[in-house]
Amino acid sequence: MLDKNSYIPIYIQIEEIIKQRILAEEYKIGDAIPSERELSVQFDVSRMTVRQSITNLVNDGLLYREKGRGTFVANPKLEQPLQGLTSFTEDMRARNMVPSSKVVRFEKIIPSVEVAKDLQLELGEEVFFVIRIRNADGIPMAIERTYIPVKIYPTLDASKLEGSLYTLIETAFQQRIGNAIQQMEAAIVSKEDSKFLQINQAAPVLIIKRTSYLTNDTPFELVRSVYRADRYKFISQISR
Ligand code: 16G
Repeated sequence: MLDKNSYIPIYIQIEEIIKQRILAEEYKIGDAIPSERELSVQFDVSRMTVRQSITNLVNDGLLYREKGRGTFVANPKLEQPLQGLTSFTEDMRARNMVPSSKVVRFEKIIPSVEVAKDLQLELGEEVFFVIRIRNADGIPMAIERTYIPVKIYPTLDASKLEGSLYTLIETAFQQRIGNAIQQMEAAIVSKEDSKFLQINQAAPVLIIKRTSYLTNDTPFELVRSVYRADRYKFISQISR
């Protein structure tokens, strides 16, 4: 329990105790934890101190608050490695989750100058513009807006993109995927994406822009993916 003589601040000790209770499933995923008032009585500390601990756990993604309802235990975030050129389908299957996709838009367009440049297309060459909601076990995890050159995959259609794009490229089109360049940034979700992802407006998201190349160096996709920041953390291994 709490050690009030310890050099470790009380609010940090409370954080640790709450973490232990989550680990021990005394507080289960999706369940409400006791109120600040109850916890302050339990620990015999001020509500301010309890609030500080809870705020830190909310910021770490272990708990989430719902206005007027209380504080709940969050699902652990999915850890997504930043090395290895994998597909959403592969990533979810590796976690024993069932991937599925909903194509909410599929059209042939003339892309902007920036998109054409990234995909090394001549001005006026067409791309398929696709918006897909990517689900894991039926829950929306990410939105992807993908640009794919029509000249490489002229027979592509929306139904094929309900499944894996990478599998399609490697099996039906018999091409080899080589590497990709990614950029990541944080943002606040747009109104449209908050509906797709079924999250609050103004929730934080992580945006990854990926340009991927076949082994012959031809760019075959430009993708802007919007991930729920409350469900994802990205991990990279670095060495020196
Ligand atoms: C990932 C890729 C995306 C790719 C998709 C293919 C990131 C940031 N993005 O989501 O670029 O188009 O996988 O997945 O990882 P699929 O083969 O399941 O359609």
